[in-house]
Amino acid sequence: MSDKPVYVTQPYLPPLEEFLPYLEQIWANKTLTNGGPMHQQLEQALCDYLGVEHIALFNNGTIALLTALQSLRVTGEVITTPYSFVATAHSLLWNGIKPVFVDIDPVTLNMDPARIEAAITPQTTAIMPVHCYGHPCDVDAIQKIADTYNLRVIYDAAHAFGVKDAGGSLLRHGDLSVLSFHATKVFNTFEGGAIVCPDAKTKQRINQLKNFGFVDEVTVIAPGINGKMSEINAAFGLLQLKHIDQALARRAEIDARYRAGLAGIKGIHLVEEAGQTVANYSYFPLLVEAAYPLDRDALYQRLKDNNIFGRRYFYPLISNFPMYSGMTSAQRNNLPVANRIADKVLCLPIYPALDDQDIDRIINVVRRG
Ligand code: T4K
Repeated sequence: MSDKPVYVTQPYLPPLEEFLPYLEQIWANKTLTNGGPMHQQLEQALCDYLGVEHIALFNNGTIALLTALQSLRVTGEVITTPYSFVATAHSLLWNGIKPVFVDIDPVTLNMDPARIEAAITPQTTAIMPVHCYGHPCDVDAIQKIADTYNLRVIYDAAHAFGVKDAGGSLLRHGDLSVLSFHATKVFNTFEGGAIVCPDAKTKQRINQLKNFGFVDEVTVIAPGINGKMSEINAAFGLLQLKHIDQALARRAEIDARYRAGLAGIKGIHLVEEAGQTVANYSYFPLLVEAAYPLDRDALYQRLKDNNIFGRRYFYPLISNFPMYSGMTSAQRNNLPVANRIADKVLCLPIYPALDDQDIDRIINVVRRG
């Protein structure tokens, strides 16, 4: 095993010397957190870049999800997808909300809107879909159901930074969209996250909730949390933004090289980009079907043996973790598509610094079977 290890992702790190002036500014003004100048600049810069009206920054995507639910006073039951990172459903449990899982669409791998209505009960107050891998949900169908039943829609848009559909930013849909800026994401602030919200009033409530519920020095209106992004994280975000177009362009090239190199392999199904006018190529998922000589886990291991560390996002399904598996909606017979896909999916490495030689090495291992 002589080749260098290649991991599923690697954070995009601009040259270190470019970060130093930001640090000097922080040192000079001595505001380290609590909504300082870097924080304010990043909020504005992200609104401009993403084409949205209001953004509230957070210290990570999970706290942003928790706070998004709090800000809309969501209670009771929330309909969600089992095919996601576990933080999606955990944000519900942490709020004392019962997740109700519905199956996914076999093509988009996102929540299947045709399954939502049957899962609605008098306790249902909201839907929490995920734009999995940055591929858009069927936002129109979801909104129609939400309007009919008077439900809130909170998108877990952790993977959807920069994605656009025909009408503009994907993040404009629903009541709120939640981003993650974790190190493994397309755009990162080491740790970080954000809520995209439609109006200044909602943002004000979110800002209060992420700062313990403080309205002013002596007034606390809710049991808020500490969800604030620090100045150093915000500064890194400002620097990342300068490089983001270049990073996304390289991701697009990698995606294209994989698609060309992996085309026509029997039993290897490449999950299609669909519905977006601008994609972010945040993941490269493929499905290992029965016609391939190895099963998914054997291919995963074969790649590992060649120092290539793909990941089985999202296996196991959230609904199969012990804190969820006893729930009625988590039963396998309610989620046949999600269970099938979770057993077949493998995400190949994709990140801007991945070079063509490594991509070809990965393609060759998959091709050899
Ligand atoms: N909703 C969805 C749909 C999400 O996918 C996520 C997070 C969230 C909500 C919650 O957002 P945050 O609270 O995280 O902001 C990772 C991430 O920790 C997690 O953020 C992400 N989703 C999830 C899909 O993936 P792991 O357990 O796969 O991470 P880890 O540490 O194994 O990293 C994967 C690879 O990346 C490593 O093999 C090497 C590389 N890496 C990783 C880190 C952290 C680096 O090269 N440098 C690094 O600093 O969960």
